[in-house]
Amino acid sequence: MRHHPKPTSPHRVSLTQCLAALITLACSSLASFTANGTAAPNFVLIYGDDVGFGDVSCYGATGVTTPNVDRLAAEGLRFNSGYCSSATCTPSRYSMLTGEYAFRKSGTGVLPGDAALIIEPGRATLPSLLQKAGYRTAVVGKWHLGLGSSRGELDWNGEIKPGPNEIGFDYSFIMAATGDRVPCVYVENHRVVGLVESDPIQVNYKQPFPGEPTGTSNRDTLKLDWSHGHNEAVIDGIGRIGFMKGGEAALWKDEDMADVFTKKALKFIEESKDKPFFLYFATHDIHVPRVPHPRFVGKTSMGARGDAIVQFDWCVGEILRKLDDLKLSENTLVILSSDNGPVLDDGYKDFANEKLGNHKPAGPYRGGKYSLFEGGTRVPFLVRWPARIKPGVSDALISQVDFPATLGALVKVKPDATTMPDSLNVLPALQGDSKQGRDHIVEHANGLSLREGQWKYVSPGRTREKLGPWEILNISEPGLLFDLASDPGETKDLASEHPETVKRLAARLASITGHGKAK
Ligand code: NG6
Ligand code: CA
Repeated sequence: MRHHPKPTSPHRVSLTQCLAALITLACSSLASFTANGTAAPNFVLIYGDDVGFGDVSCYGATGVTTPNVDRLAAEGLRFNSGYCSSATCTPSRYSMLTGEYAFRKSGTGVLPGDAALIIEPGRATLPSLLQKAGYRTAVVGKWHLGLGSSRGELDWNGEIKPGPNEIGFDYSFIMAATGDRVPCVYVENHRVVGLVESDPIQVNYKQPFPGEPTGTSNRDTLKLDWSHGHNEAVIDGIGRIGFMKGGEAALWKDEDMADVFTKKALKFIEESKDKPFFLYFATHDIHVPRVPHPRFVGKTSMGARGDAIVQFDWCVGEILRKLDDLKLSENTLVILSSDNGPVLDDGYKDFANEKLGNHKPAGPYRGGKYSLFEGGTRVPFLVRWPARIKPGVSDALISQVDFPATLGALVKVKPDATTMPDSLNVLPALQGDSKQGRDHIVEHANGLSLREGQWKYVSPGRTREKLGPWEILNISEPGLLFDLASDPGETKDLASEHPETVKRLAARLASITGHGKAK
């Protein structure tokens, strides 16, 4: 409790209040104008989960139509070479929020649901830069960057911190990890939502709770069977990763998740409409378990995966409509992208393979989630800002790791050069003023690839290339080389024809990983 000085009369304004008002004024005016004098926009970052390059119609989807995503493309810039930094969730999100490639830091792989927070409080982040510029910031949806300070020790019944609110978000409404990992509850700011004291939550990633059902012991009762993993706790008839007990009243319903997150996102926009705001809206769709709301079931012939794409598109539509209703669309910069490429069977028998038809989740690209090929990290990447950006299509190379430096530049806040070594200011490309973005892209899965212009080098090691179930592909020395200009599907290895290019790209990759700088 802060100790207050003597109470003052309600009409007398204290010095502290005056100072607070001045600071607020200064902060909001900070965010009022961009470098070139246009009013600074609000930011809405819509971040899909496992949405592949070819999963939305503006990038050529055939099995599903996505009118709301397509609207963003028609009214904004559609990037053909937009990348997340990794072929899985946690490292992509880590890089995007910190401006540092996840491969520089151990412990940034796909996290369990009881992992500690992997972004140090106090460190500059995308949201903290925007806070500095006077923005109100929020994350709604999937977190998957850990909570608390040491693994497995968080008391889910108490104050849950450090978490998003400690690294730059004023407001958070999240699921801790993934839809397929316990705990299956929402966390709003520092508390589990809807928890009752008499039924505390316990979470354990090492051993089951005696007497609790598991996906193995109760397999014949499951409403969605698993194909691999996902056989530990059973929550709402679905096997998950990890064990949990209690918290019955707080458990989410998978079918309602898109509605719940969307409602919170809309509320945040509504409440922030008079100030500059940044909303990071990270959907659960189209990650497993794919259990869309009944109103979306059967909307495509692709089964749950296709229907989850329709649900994702609905969420996008709700956000766009709210911006329209509040007359905020013109000066809000909306980015839509995904955390990694597509996957079909990711551990549940939801018939994603069987019902795929001719749809190509990764578009023309090889591989998908978990892969070093283009399908792993080349994702939908749309940017709409009617007040400033002319609609069109861009071939500039652009990566999500650039968001801190680029959005920072827009609001005149410098990124932290020491902790954000990999974030480049690509504002001219993002705004469509320049055809030139980065001159290279590092793609991360189990190993690393490097794209430089038309060339793509895949370093030796192991990777996956099917969309699940997988066969592991062993890549031998000196690695693979593709010419993306003539062979976007990475079908013809040119390493033996161009040994000098292989050598040069391998050396560049080594210098990027070795010297801590990607510039
Ligand atoms: C894998 C899970 C997969 C998914 C992935 C993370 C199994 C067998 N597979 O370990 O289902 O949860 O982790 O996905 O458990 S991500 O999009 O969050 O990176
Ligand atoms: Ca993902």
